[in-house]
Amino acid sequence: KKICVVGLGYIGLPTSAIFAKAGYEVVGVDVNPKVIELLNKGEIHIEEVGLPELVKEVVANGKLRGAVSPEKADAFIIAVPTPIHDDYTANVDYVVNATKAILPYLEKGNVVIVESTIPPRTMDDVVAPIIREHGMDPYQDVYLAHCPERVLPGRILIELIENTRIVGGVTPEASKQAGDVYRAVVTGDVIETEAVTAEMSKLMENTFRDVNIALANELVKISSKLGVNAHNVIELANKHPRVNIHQPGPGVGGHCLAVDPYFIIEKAVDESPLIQTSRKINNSMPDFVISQVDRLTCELGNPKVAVFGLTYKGNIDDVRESPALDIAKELVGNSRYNVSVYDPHVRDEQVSFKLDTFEDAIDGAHLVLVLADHNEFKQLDGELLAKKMKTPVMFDTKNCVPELSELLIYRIGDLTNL
Ligand code: SAJ
Repeated sequence: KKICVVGLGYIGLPTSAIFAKAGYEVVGVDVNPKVIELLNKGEIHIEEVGLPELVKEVVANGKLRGAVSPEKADAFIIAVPTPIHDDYTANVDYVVNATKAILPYLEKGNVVIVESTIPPRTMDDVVAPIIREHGMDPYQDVYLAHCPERVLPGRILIELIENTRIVGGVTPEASKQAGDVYRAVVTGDVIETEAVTAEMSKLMENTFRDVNIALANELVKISSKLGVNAHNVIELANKHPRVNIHQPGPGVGGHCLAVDPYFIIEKAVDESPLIQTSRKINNSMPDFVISQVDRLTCELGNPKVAVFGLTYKGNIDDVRESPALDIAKELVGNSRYNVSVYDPHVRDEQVSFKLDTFEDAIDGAHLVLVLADHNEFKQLDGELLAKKMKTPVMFDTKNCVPELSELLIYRIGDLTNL
């Protein structure tokens, strides 16, 4: 059996590798020739635990190869981005283009799966009509399904195999055929449903998380006003068997939680006030962090702030929609501050300002501002920091740095002792 995966990003590339490892012939397609060139050398352009080794292996044994345009296959998997327009509506152009790109190779009986996150009804209202225009019946000639990816960056290779998969076909037979594709590699349950239910479930999973994080972030603001330690409150409240308050932080980033709720909002503006407010609260956190940095440094002229971490969460290299990046940019652009930036997972070409080494970043700093919970920041040398910094003060917005006796550490939910 042959699978053609269109889009070799954080989802498409690991998905291709996993099917190849299971013995399928896989061709991975991407519009970026550099990605294909690298892949055919057994190399990859993204950071994900275990992926370099796996890709190297399956490319070397000939099961996975890259190509700049699709080929005939038994199943097509579309895993392209769905960015958001300036007016906060979904941009499904890449899904449309990918669907059009496979049309010349599409044959009766093929399975076509969209893994990209899409607004409710996109399979029926956008994807199916493209296939119909091509002269095929999208409900009979091919098996069309939405199978949302649900993997957590940093754990992608594990979760692609172990997570439950939702397979939403445009017909029951499409669900079954698409389900069988996943059953070959997934050890978790593969659950068949309708396309629109799959679309909505995916969006609600990430919205659930966004709304709950907003609650934690609101708690931080309330606590800071009332003089309560929010982390203690969360820890104690979570001792209740049915309570799970999420972790507050510098905001919500990434291409999923910070985007997906808008795909629901655009389809039901009047019915989604809670989801809309949650987005606003989470989007307000970078300003909240900056105001706290101002408070912490207000008595210093031109304080040196060492920003630690730019990614949207720890141990990944992804800076998409990263609140940490927004905070860093804002501080870099503010002449009141002398800003150094250190992130061991980010490369210079990903950002518009200069990155520093660890040593340069901390040298003479008045404040270390931790914005991502990278493992490197959980093992910092307090003695070295205290020796190199001008004032050994840290503001840990992720509550990830352990107590260091040499440093005064403020945490985001713990700012009342300022
Ligand atoms: N965050 C908090 N507090 C928390 C948890 C997360 O502030 O308690 C922040 C993170 O720092 C980050 C953002 O939220 O900025 C998102 O991080 P995440 O770890 O919650 O999720 P993602 O975006 O990396 O991946 C999510 C996952 N969805 C769910 O957990 C419901 C993943 O399973 C999805 O596959 C992925 O979105 C996706 O592609 O949709």
